[in-house]
Amino acid sequence: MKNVLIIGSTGQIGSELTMKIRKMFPEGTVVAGYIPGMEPKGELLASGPAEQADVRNGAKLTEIVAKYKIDTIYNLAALLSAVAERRPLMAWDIQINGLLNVLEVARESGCAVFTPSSIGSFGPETPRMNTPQDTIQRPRSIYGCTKVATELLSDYYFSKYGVDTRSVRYPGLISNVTLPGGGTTDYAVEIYYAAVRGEEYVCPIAAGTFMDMMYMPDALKAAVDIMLADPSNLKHRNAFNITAMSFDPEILRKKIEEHIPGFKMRYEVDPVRQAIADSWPDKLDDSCAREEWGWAPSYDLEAMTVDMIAALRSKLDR
Ligand code: AKB
Repeated sequence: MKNVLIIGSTGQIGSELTMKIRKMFPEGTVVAGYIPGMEPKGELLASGPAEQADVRNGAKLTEIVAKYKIDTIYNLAALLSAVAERRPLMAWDIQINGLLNVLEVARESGCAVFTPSSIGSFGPETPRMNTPQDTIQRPRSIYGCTKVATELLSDYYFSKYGVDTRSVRYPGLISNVTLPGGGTTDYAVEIYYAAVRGEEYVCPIAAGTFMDMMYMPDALKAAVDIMLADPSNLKHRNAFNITAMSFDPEILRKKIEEHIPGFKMRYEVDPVRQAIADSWPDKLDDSCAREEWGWAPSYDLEAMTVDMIAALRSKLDR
């Protein structure tokens, strides 16, 4: 990994991944790809090149890959699950037609490709507890349909053309830098902002709804480590189950209350997000990722909560 294109560099994962890779590989070029209205700012803009890179414009991707001699593409463009339900055709266009553009550029130019999958690739018939790496998926959301197709297309380009595609199934990601945009797991980020601001949090997901979650530093580590893994150890490619913790809103509320006494939360369940959450696993089995490329998270719920609260107190001046 030397010259890297990050498509979606200003999104929740991209904004931090771009900076991490720039710091890790200072001798290379890391291009921050963005779409109009989501231009990079501040350190992200100042620390390296930026190019308009709409995943739906294959010709532009080809031009950027040639200009910077790109060898690795992180394709992070996506509509998250709740937003995708409102705009299914747009979700398909970005997640699948866009992916095909990326895979074609990669095939022609010899790039490796990381396109994240998600716990959203599973569905109601999937085993909920210790969800195996290889199991029934059959998601019901359009987001899940695009994620399963992403996994299959990425594997297809590897087996048919030898494109070095690798990926993980991300759980809900919690970060103190960039907010997620319209996911089912967003509550687990918003709750920290409300708690640090001293506000009551109105939770859209019902008590008792367990989902896998992960702190952003671990998600970034996974994105880098899998692309650096020795390919001869990989029995799977697209995409590895990874997780760091599993909790429901009550467990999270109680954990935050240990650090911010008096924190209050009530429920106003959003039927769209709840239906999606109910169709997702409670807890993944990530043993294949551990065995094949050494995956191990560093943050559990306590460590993440301490770090989130400290970071948000400083960010929000509280
Ligand atoms: C979402 O909730 O849509 C995402 C995801 C789990 O893929 N955070």
